[in-house]
Amino acid sequence: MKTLDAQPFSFKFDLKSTALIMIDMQRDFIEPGGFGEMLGNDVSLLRSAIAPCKAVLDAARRSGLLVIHTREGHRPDLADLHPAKRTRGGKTFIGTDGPMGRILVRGEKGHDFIPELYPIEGEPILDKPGKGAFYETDLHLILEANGIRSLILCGVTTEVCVNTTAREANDRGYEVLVVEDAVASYFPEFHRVALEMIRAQGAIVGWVARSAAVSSALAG
Ligand code: C5J
Repeated sequence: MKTLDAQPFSFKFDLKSTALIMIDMQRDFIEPGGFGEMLGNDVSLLRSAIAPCKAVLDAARRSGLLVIHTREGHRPDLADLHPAKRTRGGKTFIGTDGPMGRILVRGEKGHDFIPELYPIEGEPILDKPGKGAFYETDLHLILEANGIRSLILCGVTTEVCVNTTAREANDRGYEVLVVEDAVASYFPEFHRVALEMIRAQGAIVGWVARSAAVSSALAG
C-alpha cells in the first residue's frame, strides 16, 4: 500500500488497483475558438492545470498505472445530443462550425486532446456524451475488468465533469482522489468550493491532494 498526504486525511492506495483518469483535456475547453470560449469563458484560466496534469500523467505512466482519457462530445449526426443540452448558453453551439471544426463533435480538431497530454498506445480513450465519465460509456466495465478500486482524477472542469465523475465514482464504491492543481475551472470560486465539497465531512465524496504529493507517492 502507498500513502499520500491528502485532505481531509491520508489517502491509501495500491498501484495495481488504481487508475488515473484524465478528464476532457480537449482543445474545445482549453484553446480559443472552442466550446468553452463560445459559452463566454476565459479559456486561459484552464491552462494552469496542464503542467500538473503532465507531471501526474508521467508519474502514472512510469509506475504502470492504468491511464484512461475521456473526451466530451457528440456523434457527427448529433443523434446523441439531447435537445436540453443543444441550446445551453441560450444559443446552439454544439455541432456548429468554429475555427477548430464543428464544436464538440467527435473527429473534429477541437474535440481532440491538447497535444501536451496526448494519450499513448494502450491507454483507453472514452468518448462521453455527458458530463460524468460513467454516463453512457463502458468506464465501469473497464475498471472492473482491471480490478480497479481507487481513482486519481485530473482534468477540466473542476465543478462540472470532474465533480460529476467523482460523485458517480464514489456512489459506485471507488475511493476517489482529485488532484487539486491538476483540475481547473473558468470560475476560480467554483473551483475552490468544488474541491471543498469533495473533501468535506470526512471525505464525503473523496480526497484532495497536490500533484507533487501524488507524483512522489507514485514514484516512492
Ligand atoms: C463542461 C467539462 N464544462 N468537461 N465540460 O461543459 O467540464
